[in-house]
Amino acid sequence: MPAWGSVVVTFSMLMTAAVDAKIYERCELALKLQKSSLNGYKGYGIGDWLCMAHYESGFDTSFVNHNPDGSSEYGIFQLNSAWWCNNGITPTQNLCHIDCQNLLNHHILDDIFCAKRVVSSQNSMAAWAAWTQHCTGHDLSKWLKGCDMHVKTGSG
Ligand SMILES: [Ca+2]
Repeated sequence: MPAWGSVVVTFSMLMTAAVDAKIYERCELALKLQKSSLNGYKGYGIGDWLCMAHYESGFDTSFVNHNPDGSSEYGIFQLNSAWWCNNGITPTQNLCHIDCQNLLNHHILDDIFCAKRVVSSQNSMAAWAAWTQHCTGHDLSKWLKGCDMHVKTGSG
């Protein structure tokens, strides 16, 4: 019976993780980012954030990417376990003082708080390779198309 007990506990933990994650709708995320005062933060617009998050995670909070160097990237903004969060495996600076698992649930205020730290660092938005590859220099107004909000759409 103790064995079955632990199976049930493990299963329910997995269920919790699965139910807790979320794939955001574009406009829903846009509104959330705006409410978190990201529009204009460090000179970047909501369009920059939407474009970056789309190409990093597809707006999927449960997305994890494992890098060849042994580090991993977590959540909707793909924050790296060597610098920003602690996954208990990668040697880390843990600059956001957060468990990487907390970057996989649908509560993204802590993710946004950490992302603000990233964009405040030396590389600013270029810390995200996807942003450099797909977003900067592009017309980012399409990312806010159809969303019921009035914000400037980006730096580029
Ligand atoms: Ca979170």
